[in-house]
Amino acid sequence: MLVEQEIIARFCEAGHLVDPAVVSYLRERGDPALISGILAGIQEDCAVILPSHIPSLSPHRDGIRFTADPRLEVVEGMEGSAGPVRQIEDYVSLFRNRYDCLGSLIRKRSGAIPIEALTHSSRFRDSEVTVIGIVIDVKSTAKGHRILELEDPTGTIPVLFNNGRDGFSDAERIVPDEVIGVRGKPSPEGKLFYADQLFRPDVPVQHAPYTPKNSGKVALISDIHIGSDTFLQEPWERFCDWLSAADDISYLLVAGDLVDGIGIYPGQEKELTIPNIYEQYDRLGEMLSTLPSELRIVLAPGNHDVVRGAEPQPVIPPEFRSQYPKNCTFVENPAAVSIHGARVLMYHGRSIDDLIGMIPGARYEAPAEMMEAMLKRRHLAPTYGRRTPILATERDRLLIDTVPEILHTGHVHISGISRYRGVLAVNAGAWQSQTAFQKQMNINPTPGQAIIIDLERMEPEVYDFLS
Ligand code: D5M
Ligand code: FE
Ligand code: ZN
Repeated sequence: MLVEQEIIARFCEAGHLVDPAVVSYLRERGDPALISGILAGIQEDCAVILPSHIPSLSPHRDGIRFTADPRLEVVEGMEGSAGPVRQIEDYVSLFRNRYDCLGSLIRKRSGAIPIEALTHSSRFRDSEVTVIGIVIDVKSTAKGHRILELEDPTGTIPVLFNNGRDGFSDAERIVPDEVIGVRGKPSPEGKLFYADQLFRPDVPVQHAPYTPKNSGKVALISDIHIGSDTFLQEPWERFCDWLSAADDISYLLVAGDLVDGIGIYPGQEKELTIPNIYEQYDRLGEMLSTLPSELRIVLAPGNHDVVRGAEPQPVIPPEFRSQYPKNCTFVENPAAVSIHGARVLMYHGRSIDDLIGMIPGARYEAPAEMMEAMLKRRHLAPTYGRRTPILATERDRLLIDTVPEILHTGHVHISGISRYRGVLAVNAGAWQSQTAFQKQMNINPTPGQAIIIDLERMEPEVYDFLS
């Protein structure tokens, strides 16, 4: 793993400045040997390291990134990167990494001081300052103000957002474990912080998506649920026939819940038409084999799939993949794929359930608003310990580190599209009709849709195969 400062420092020590595009490339690859490779190949008097100085890289420039296979490359979440279940202490690294990465994004826009400078000294007691931390607890006071406990590596402080202030509605949307910056004044004794302003890591306002030329179209779907008695066989077949005839669609991405699985909820066996997990995967493989072999298919797991539920979820293991054609690529959840240089961040979307439960005004009918909430927080699953199981990992794999062109989710079975600061957010719906459980919960799915995106125009189109 490489962090930005480390990369810049390595070049600085050798007497060179470095182009930000090179920094993001190296950070994404995470291989320190690449730095030595670059340093070995350049002239000593080279002032700035440019993308052209990266050896073995084709000059094919994709805006902010570079790709080995310009058509389709798994940039994050390739097979084997999720790692095994680790020790409980690794949660320390996970949250430290989250704080470091997201805190530095906020710090770029606002200088900040450590929390202990407020609690241990009187120097800042009368001044406007900014602190950055992880929200460890947040609640409303009896008078309807918002109070939270903010923690950084040096200490913690209670922070109060007064409901009479501008921007209070943003403070109402603060969720546990997100990283925020607050600007305001400490109380005279340094025991409480009165916040005026809230900063989130967010997508930069000037973010412009990269739109590759002549890249064709990509079909985004999710939640096929093969094996369930509510799987929509006919709409699925209509979609497959249509896709086989659509020669401008070169990619099919599936954001998880490929099959209905077994033992996912009590009494599931009564709702399965294929009660064997191998047969469920085989059936999907057979169906995907009927699609054109030129179509590149990317398959990620979800909470119904056979892998562990804790995120990041590993790829579907080889023993379930014997019936899949060569044009299928299996990735983890989450994963980032680069298609002609446009980055698609795929995430099943389990955290949407959590976010809907915490954010005032959030609704299942508008899942793309929750995707915006992820982008603002630069995190796919900000809150730990609710319905989204998160694994202890050294690096926080659920961070939205590089801003994608497209964020692709599913899980709630209701489609939704939104554009937030140049990022296209697509929740792709499902191929399963309303289940008994969803009926009970009053969740009304919008199944049988595929969302097609022309990458050159970054324009989504919804195709309905239900009738
Ligand atoms: O989830 C489909 C949607 O239904 C998603 O929003 C969660 C909700 N759901 C489904 N089963 C449950 C249970 N048992 N508890 C709470 N919410 C649930 P999917 O992942 O396809 O099952
Ligand atoms: Fe699902
Ligand atoms: Zn799901």
